[in-house]
Amino acid sequence: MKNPVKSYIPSMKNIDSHSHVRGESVYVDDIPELRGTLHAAIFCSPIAHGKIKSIDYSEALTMPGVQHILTHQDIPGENQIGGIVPDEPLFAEKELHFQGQPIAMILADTELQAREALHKIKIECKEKEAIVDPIEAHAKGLLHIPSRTFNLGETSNVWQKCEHIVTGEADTDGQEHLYLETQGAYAYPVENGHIYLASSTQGPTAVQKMAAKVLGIPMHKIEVDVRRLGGGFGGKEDQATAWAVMAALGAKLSKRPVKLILHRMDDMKMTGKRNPYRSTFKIGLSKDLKILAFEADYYQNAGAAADLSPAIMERTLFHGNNSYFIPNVKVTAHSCITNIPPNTAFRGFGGPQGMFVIEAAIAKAARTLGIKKRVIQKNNLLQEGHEFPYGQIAEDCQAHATWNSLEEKHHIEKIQLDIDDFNANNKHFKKGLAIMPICFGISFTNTPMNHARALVHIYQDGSIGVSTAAVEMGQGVNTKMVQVAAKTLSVNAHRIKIESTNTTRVANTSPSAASSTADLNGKAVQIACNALLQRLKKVAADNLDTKVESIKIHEETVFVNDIETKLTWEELIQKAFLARVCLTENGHYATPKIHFDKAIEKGHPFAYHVYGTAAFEVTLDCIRGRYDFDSVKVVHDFGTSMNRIIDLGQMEGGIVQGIGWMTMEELIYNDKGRLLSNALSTYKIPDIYSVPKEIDVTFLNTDGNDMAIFKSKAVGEPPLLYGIGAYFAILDAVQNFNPNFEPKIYHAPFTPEKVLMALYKA
Ligand code: LUZ
Ligand code: MOS
Repeated sequence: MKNPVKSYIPSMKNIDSHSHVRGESVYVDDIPELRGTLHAAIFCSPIAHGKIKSIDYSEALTMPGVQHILTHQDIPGENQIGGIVPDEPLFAEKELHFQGQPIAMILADTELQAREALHKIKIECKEKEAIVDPIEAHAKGLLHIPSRTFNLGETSNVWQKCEHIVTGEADTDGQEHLYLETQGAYAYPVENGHIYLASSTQGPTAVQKMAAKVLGIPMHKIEVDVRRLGGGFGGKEDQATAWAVMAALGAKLSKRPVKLILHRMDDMKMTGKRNPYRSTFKIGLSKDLKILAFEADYYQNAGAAADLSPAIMERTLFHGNNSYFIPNVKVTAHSCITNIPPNTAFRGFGGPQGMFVIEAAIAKAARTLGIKKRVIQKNNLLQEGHEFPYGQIAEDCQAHATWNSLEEKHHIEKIQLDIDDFNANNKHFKKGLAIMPICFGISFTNTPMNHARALVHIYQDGSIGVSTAAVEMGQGVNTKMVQVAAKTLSVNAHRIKIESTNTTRVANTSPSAASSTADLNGKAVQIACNALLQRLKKVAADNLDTKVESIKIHEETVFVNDIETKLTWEELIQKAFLARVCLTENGHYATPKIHFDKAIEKGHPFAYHVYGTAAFEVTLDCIRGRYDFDSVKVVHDFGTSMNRIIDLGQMEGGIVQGIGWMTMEELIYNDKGRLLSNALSTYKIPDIYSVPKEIDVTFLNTDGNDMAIFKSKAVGEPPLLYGIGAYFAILDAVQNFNPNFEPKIYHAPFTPEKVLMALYKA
């Protein structure tokens, strides 16, 4: 045997880890600056709602280093960047709709000069009343799109058959993405009016398309390039676009390179976040604790422009029943216009907001009945063959399997007994327990978006370059792409380089989002590599004087009828090149089977679902209102994980991010629509001291699912959903101290301040 070649390593380290640790990974702000680069600073609306009466730029224009101030009047194309609804100007004209809305861009020789000049712009506004509450907006008819309803069965016929009926309210606040790398772009003019545009975006095509529209030039004149992002979490699915387009506009008009990097406080002030929701619910149960009917109205706080909120609202409807089978469902969602920055995609994309409501409804029902929440949860889990309210039938359903496996492996009943014992023996500390099952649909809910391409070059020396639509944002997708190419071609992973994501190599792409990036792009890589392999087998067969069917390429060696030959990968590539065989292939993948009919709100929108169940254990300090998570134990359906290290990282990160949303991350606006928690000193995200002491993840054993790449199920968003369990564990602990406490509104985050009030509420 020659040196063993490991072409497929299910525990392969993230290929970025070396350059990350050494600080050598390149982000937009690290790109070497060209001579003459101008630096941008954005002037934005000081008010949440109103009109511009007058603006005076004259003094700012005289400031040292200032070269240009660009406004809507300088736009050669359309002043419009709305993705789903054309309702979002790049620069405000007269009307102002949120604090932080961009009005103008200053270009100066240095960043400091540009920022200094901001203070010299004089603006006078006529202020109108700001609306920040979605229910108030709904009452005034302020909606981005008509409301939508998903129906299963007929709830109105069932209420009289219910033994128990409970109604209530459940609200979730927003969440700041807090990607470590803030929004930014670097643009420079190339010859003949072409623009090169480096952007920290999840959606290179969205950036290219909007830049073309605003600049009034065809898409082929703009090359968008993305090396990697320092985090996205949905915040750069749509909202990287504005800054990239501004940089491109600046480059076109000034004929100089333009760099625009948002400072953290500007990023927090100007960009949208997870949509806050307010919701009402009604749930009905039979005597034997089957949920017979569920109704909800979801009031989405979309902010001042539609952005992705219509799609997010749709996913709320898709996930209204979480992983429960409910025969009669009627859920309605409203996308409400308010005077805060346009809210946007955030890991889970409306799903978590919907799932919190059904969990609150079950919690309230359990409380009313004097039983544990998990009794109702377990009694209503989805099973194979059950119908979702949108018509898809549950297949490869792991709701019971993950629940039962968690219960058995971790002895949940024993944990409960220990908690009861602890609580009986401690006056000032109380423990709480919550079980959180999840179910998440994989695919863009908008069927036409489910496709991707991969361009694979094999070079003469046997090394390989792969370009895809996938954007690396820390989630490890490039490592998975290496694995797909290495396994399919059976070559060493070191031969493969993943190129930047670039619109001239892979065009018309969907954003890296919806947890679907590895599936869509991985399948495209697989298709391209299989086509190349077929060609190479033909070359080998010709050279070894045998049939193509007899050839196998295994770990960089050619085999004939399973017998090893002397022909190696490198020699084979040489022979193919000399025989003038094409060593490049473009693979295209479009998810089969999926469809959805919005007219009847039924179809088969998801390639598959991901399931799992988590147990949260918390200890509450009942004097201070503080809490610590003792453990989060999870049994999760990864299918057959193609990379356990990366998948585990996604799991841990998602759980902690979900806990942050449910517990400590608090966006506070004043009554004028100004964000007060606009820095890391006032907006708290989980740190090393507040993460659970233990996160124990069990990989459920399944056959996997062929719709997933290598049967390895999507893992980006589902883990965040577990975080909802944190709220209900804390609530359990609070009620173990103060049995009278019942939330009037189930309202996350459950901050220590709110916990303290709850503990001593009469
Ligand atoms: N983006 C999108 C998403 O455009 N459609 C989706 O269904 C979706 N789901 C999750 C995250 N981003
Ligand atoms: Mo996303 S919320 O960009 O998958």
